[in-house]
Amino acid sequence: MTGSLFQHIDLQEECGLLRSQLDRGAAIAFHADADGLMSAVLASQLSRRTPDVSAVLTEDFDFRALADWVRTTCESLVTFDINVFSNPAALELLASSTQDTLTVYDDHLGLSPQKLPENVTYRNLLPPRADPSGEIRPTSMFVHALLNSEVRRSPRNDFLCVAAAHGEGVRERFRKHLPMLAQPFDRLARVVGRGANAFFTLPSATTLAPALVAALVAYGRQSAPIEIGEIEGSDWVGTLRDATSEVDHAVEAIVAQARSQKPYAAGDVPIYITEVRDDRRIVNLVASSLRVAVDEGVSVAWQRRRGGVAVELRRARSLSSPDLADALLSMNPTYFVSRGGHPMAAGATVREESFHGFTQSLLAALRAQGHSPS
Ligand SMILES: [Mn+2]
Repeated sequence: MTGSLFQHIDLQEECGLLRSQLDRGAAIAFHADADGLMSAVLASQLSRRTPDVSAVLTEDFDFRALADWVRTTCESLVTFDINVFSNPAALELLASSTQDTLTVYDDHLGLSPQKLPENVTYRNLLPPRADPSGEIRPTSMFVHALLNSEVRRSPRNDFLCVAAAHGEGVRERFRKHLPMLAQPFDRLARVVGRGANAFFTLPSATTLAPALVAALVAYGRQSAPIEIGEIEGSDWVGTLRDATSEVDHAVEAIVAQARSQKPYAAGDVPIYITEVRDDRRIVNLVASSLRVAVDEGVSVAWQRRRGGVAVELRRARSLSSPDLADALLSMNPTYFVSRGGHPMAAGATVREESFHGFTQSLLAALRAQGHSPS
């Protein structure tokens, strides 16, 4: 089950530590996608009080907004699925804005600082000897494992965990470790997971997120059996479905256009690059969906945003290189506001004025890494 992925962590002990932090008033911040959302929803069930919860959009990886929120909201903070190592200066700011402890649960690669700020506890969800070519450990599966380490298994939490796996694109990969759901529930979990990713791209997500989190927490806390009709009929599924249909059209149109272009070749690896012009922050969804559509090489999507140019990289599932996180981390630091991720899926915010230099350097970095079929 989910727990077997985290044998390097004492789940019962960790569960007790997390509960006591939440009981003492720690707030939760999560990466604004399906994995982060479900991590926060599941974690908030550990405590009898309802923790304050804030969603962090990828483009806010400079943490200024989060630091402001922390200063006015809580003394301790727990983060899920947020890559605090994507921007060490921002981590310093966040740590100094947190009066008491900052606890980080994550599995992303980034720029590990020589020394963590004193009040930061980092729980690396990747096992110490993870296969560097592409190991990931979704935070939602970790929190699910924490819950299961001490309480009765809950079909509702199983559903939320599988929904996150669908959103994260790891339902197949972690099939053996995820709870088994009956077919109709599994299909609905996919709708919920994809809907959560779509939801957080909408400008309205900032104002609507607290109600969504509250509804999901309330759903998970109930002990009544899980029923298709109850989920289908809920307001929160309606919100998520609407988000998906709104965003899917935009993503499909951009991906169709990108596929019709000739890819760049870096060594043997074709590279598909596409610009995203949209009000919504859908650059990650475009990159992921382009990867599936072209099914080869590396897919790159970029989108101009307020804080810089958001860039998302995805590697075809059939490849075991290039290592995309490593490519970003090996590049000139002056290009970046933030950067990090996984070998097969990574992202960055690039300074607007550095974007041209960045793209040339990225092609060179990918070419230097070559590729090999897995
Ligand atoms: Mn995430």
